[in-house]
Amino acid sequence: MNELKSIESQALQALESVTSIPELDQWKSTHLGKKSSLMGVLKGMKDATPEMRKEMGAEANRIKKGLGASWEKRRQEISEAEVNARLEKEWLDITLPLSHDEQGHLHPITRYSRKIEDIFTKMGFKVLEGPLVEDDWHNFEALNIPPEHPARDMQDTFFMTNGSLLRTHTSSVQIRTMEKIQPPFRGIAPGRVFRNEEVDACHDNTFYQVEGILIDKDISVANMKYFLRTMLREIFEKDVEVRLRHGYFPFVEPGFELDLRCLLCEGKGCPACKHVGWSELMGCGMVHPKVLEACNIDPEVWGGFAFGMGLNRLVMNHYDIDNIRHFVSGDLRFVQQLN
Ligand code: FA5
Repeated sequence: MNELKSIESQALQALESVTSIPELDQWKSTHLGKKSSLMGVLKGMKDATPEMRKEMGAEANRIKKGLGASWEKRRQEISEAEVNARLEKEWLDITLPLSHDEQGHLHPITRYSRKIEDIFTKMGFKVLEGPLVEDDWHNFEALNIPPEHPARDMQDTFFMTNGSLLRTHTSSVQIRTMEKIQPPFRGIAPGRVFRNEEVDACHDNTFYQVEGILIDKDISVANMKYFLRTMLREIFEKDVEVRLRHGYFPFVEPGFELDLRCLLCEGKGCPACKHVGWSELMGCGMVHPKVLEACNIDPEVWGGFAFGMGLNRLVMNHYDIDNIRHFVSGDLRFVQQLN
């Protein structure tokens, strides 16, 4: 009986110095496991008298239960202490503002896109959206580009195995809008487009465009020029000079390329405008009657203009960026410079 008491007090004393779960496991195996002193005493009882066996058995069971309960209590204490230590270490005030260094900002393409959206919404345009995965009708056919039309080669296309394609321009959104809404209407469609192109410093296979369309009665090229010049003045925050050159796009007639008098050299000629004094900015023109017909709009009554420009190149001009690939490089150092 004395031995049992001493086993109990030694075990309890040892338990006090246990401070972690692995140590606790070790303690359990030493003091309550098969090879523990307590189990040794219990096994040795076979030689004792029946009365002693009864008395010692009861005492040994009490000690075993008591040590088990002490182990459980210690386990809870240690677990709680561990959780508290972690909370203390990982505590953070989620209401604190982020440090300035870690603050994100909008990508310059998004900023430009929103700026253009703001300018046009002030002029009564709605922002339009369409899917990135398109069908042949919306990307080509309804835009007066039937199969076998050579203009399909102007925009190398990524086709899916099911016949769908990745839209090559946001002009597909024109069609989707005209199919749904009756004129008069005006809208702009900013978005990502894809072309299966050879990549170089100013051509990528994924880039961003903003397309615009206005359909009403008695709309002329002069109206178009007015809207585009107003937009460009607001974008560049200064007076700008534009000129229209003939340009071919199957979905507009007449079609134009709009050039901007070079903002860097003001027309004198510099490397940015390849020494011609003008830089090519966008395609535009009066919506082709066949396109209106494809969308069940009567070209005898309604007409209008459409334009489409590349956002990447606009941003490249603004920030003097020498390679379009930077936009999709995923290199944060690039974007962080353009805050
Ligand atoms: C079009 O995509 C016509 N849908 C635009 C249009 C709309 C014309 C309505 C008339 C009326 P284009 O293929 O030229 O046109 O592309 C328009 C602009 O996208 C170009 O001026 C250029 O800024 C940009 N762009 C074209 N290809 C690339 C490319 N591979 N990488 C980066 N930008 C490009």
